[in-house]
Amino acid sequence: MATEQTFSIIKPNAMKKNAIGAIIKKFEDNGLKIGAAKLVQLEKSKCEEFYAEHKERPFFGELVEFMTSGPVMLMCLSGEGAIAKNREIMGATNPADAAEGTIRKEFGDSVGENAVHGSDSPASAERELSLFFEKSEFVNI
Ligand code: 3AN
Repeated sequence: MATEQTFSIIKPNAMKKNAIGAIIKKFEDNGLKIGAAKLVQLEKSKCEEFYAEHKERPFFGELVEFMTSGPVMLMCLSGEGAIAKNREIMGATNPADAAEGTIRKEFGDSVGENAVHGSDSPASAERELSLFFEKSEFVNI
């Protein structure tokens, strides 16, 4: 399998739990490395652009409000099959359905406040990474 890069966000509820270290440990223990990273407070317009595919969903307003409610950690995760591997480590969208040992099972509070985001395809990974990172910021892929 090829080395891939994927986009990850540690969401505000996991940030409030002081869980950056615990979450990154799961990525590292599963063979992914941090290729780029930054802590930011997302701007509303940028967050709306990021979640544009959900614009018509009933939860869109709530989602943007939550994601801009506090700082988040943005990361590029790099490794063999990183896109699918990250989805596995994260667990199901709804923490109630997530498998034991996954990030969402341990740190998610609800389907909205589910601790982490991860790109769902190579096209999404490319779009999402380029939305938040300059080429020069991928210093460790
Ligand atoms: P995933 O993040 O697992 O790819 P998507 O793409 O279906 O899941 O949803 C994107 C984000 O929208 C989710 N991470 C979650 O925060 C939010 N979301 C999805 N469904 C709901 C819902 N029913 N109510 C509130 N927020 C939701």
